[in-house]
Amino acid sequence: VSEGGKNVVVVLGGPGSGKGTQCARIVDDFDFVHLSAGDLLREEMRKPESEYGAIIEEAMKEGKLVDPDLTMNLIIQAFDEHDTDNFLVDGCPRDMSNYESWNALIEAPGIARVIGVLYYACDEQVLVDRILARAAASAPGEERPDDNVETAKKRFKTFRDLTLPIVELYRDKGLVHSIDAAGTVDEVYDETKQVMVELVN
Ligand code: UP5
Ligand code: MG
Repeated sequence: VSEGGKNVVVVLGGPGSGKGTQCARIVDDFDFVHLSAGDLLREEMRKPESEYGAIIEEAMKEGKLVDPDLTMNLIIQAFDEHDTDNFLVDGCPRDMSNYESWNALIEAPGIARVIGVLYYACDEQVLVDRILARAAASAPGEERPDDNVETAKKRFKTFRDLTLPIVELYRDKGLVHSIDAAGTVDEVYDETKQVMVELVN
């Protein structure tokens, strides 16, 4: 789609809105690699040799955001690990400091540009139920530090106060495609697929 640099579809939505689930479906049908900022941070957190493990875990437990430059550097490393030009960046940028860091470290040097934003919209109660169901089903060692009622509330607050304004910024640029995230996985994917077809054509 673009000359040089990666094409990025940014994927945003509240905690549990299905960003990861929908991205997994998208990569089956489209030539995109899925990068979840949260997964990259959790992977870094679990490396015994990482100097950032404790600060990542602390931020996640509080539903706060990790230092943006750390997140962007993990994303840049992940871009380099894949021989493709098309990426879904799931869960980032999610506040103004992420957005500024994204622009300074990724867009300005021409590493990548945002060609569209998928925004998964959903009522919080539906999302809380999904998060708690996932927590109950997670295997030992795979538990997330943030899948509990108390942290979920903080994640929602962070989402409302800090991430929604970024969705609005992208909306002003004409990049946002809102998708109803409350239906079944298949229903949500039908809508997602239509948007992706538009974006790649
Ligand atoms: N599920 C999914 N779709 C469903 C549907 N349509 N119907 C019924 N169930 C559905 O889905 C959540 C659960 O719901 C799953 O069990 C799924 O099967 C089911 P999932 O696809 O995982 O939703 P997702 O939106 O990816 O939810 P997630 O919990 O991953 O969202 P968060 O945004 O909270 O988590 P993320 O990993 O992005 O971030 C975690 C933390 O990392 C943040 O709080 C923050 O502390 C930190 N972070 C940063 O600091 N900076 C970043 O840039 C990114 C993260
Ligand atoms: Mg996710």
